[in-house]
Amino acid sequence: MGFFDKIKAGLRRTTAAVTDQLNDLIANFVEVDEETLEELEEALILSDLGATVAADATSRVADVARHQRIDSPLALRCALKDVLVDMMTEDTGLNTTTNPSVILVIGVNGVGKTTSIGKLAHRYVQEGHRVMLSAADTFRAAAADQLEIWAKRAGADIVRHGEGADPAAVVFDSIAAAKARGCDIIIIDTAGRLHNKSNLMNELNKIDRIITRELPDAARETLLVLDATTGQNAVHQAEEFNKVAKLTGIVLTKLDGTAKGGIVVAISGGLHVPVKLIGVGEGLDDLMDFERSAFVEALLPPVEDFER
Ligand SMILES: Nc1nc2c(ncn2[C@@H]2O[C@H](COP(=O)(O)OP(=O)(O)OP(=O)(O)O)[C@@H](O)[C@H]2O)c(=O)[nH]1
Ligand SMILES: [Mg+2]
Repeated sequence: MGFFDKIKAGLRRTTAAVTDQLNDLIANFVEVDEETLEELEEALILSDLGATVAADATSRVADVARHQRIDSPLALRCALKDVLVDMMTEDTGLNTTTNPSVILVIGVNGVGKTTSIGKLAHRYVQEGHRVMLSAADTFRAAAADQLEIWAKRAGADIVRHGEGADPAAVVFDSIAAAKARGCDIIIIDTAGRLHNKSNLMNELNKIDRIITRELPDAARETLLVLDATTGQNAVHQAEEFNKVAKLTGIVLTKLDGTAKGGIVVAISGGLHVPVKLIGVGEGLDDLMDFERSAFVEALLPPVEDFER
């Protein structure tokens, strides 16, 4: 299955929610006027774009309409597609240009950090890399057990300490082991239970210092994992994490569930951090590189509906 089909399948339940509103609006569309713009904004908010991003998208469509004729359902769909794609941060892949490279994975409890790490490890191993997983979620013993299961499945190495150990010490040992074994990619799992902001900042700073000291020239990624089904709450988390860590990308999980696809536009458009990966299921292969154009194409009602 290609990106488009998989997204489409993943978003099937979702698209219904988006499509009902947008479908009606687009299908019955005649011209851009006050009323259609209001309806458009409402439909976009219902698709989880959030009020601010929906208003921005709507005013951009109005702008387009001032310069070019939008006088058919298909023309509206095209204009809307261009606007939404434009609003999202440009696609960039993960930077893993050094050996080793370091990918730090953060996010709140239960969003899919460990699962995404397992999938990512699988992908890199399939591509012929040697991968080291670092179990820096020492909050509970089960976290390292879970990561170990993924390491086995993916064929990756793992370094873990006991429950309650210092996460930065785990990172230190993982880097040493990765160097000794010639691993290309180090992926660090972190605890999702740091509700206190200064606590989180301290832990991330400590990990950051270790990486900078031990691997000063390494390519780095700091990925924030967000659960797409939590809607605007995911946007809020992104804003909070963006204040305490230098995020390089977003991993948006559970897009196969009840999520509304507009959440991707809200996050990518509102935050200026690129969505780099999306999770569309619980299996090893259910992680995909994000492509904004293909995503919006899958999000909007199919072109065939408006052609005759
Ligand atoms: N449907 C679906 N489920 C997912 C996806 N990603 C993760 N999950 C599920 O979400 C649940 C939580 O995933 P974890 O990977 O344990 O989340 P975590 O962020 O590591 O959680 P903590 O370690 O407790 O902070 C698990 O049941 C996963 O199977 C996805 O893309 N789609
Ligand atoms: Mg976890």
